[in-house]
Amino acid sequence: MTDTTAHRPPERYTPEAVAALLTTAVLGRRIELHPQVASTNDLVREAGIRGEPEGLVVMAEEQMLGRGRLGRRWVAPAGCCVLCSVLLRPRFAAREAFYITIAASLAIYRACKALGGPLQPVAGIKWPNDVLLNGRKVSGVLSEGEFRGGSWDFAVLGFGINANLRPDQLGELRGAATSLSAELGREVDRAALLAKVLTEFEGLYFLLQGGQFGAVHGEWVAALETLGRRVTALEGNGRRVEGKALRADPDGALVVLTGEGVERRVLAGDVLPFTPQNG
Ligand code: BT5
Repeated sequence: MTDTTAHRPPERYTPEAVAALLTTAVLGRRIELHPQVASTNDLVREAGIRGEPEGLVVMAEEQMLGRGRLGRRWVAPAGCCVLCSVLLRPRFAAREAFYITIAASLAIYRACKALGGPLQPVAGIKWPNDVLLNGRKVSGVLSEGEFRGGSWDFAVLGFGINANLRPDQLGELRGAATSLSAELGREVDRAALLAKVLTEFEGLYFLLQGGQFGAVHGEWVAALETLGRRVTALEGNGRRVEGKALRADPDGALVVLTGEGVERRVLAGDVLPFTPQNG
């Protein structure tokens, strides 16, 4: 059998490799790569407090305390994923903070679609922030804001992408999660993937900085797999809302039509497959 990997050059996942592929004006003006960190979001937050200008990108090969939303964990084996945070100094109102998450999900969604491949996995976004490939989570976004009074001091955008992860490395997440390599049947170049995400995100972020929220919202809604489905939405406080996902409002809220014909708005939380409590 021929060894097709023998002549493949080793992957170069370095700040220089990412920078060489970036076509951004602001994002990535400084890029750090750390072998091991607690959380890339923490390093960027410290840089924000120090007054570093926006555009700093912090990459890590391994996170010991990777965070998800609502106190959850992000788990990723070392050396095969994209674990990244970006420092932003938004000019738009703090009440629009949700748009950073929307724009990042869209950027990752676009980058996944651009990878294509023979299997053409179906990419989509699960409300509010999960990027899915063939129905399984390949990426998550966590944006955290620092506010002074009612306005931004800065924002930290963090995202994790399962790039070259074998399915057996997903452990107990296996049923619900996947990786780009598993879906495409080949490894991906993480530097090129990250450069694409950052480039796509900057375009969307500049739209937000210019007040063009509608364009970003429209593309996000079009990519949402959740709409039209029967869902159980779990709010951050644990309250369950069951019914049909009707729409996502401009403030990001998911509107669910319940069995009683009542429209309920879910602002923060998760969507689970529909599991009616009464059969
Ligand atoms: C997220 O939260 O999806 C946001 C994840 C953000 C991670 C990045 S990595 C760089 C930066 N630094 C950090 O510390 N965090 C950010 P949430 O929607 O709450 O989803 C968390 C849930 O996703 C967990 O409870 C698991 O069920 C699942 N999960 C954890 N790790 C996963 C993985 N590698 N792939 C797919 N699903 C995962």
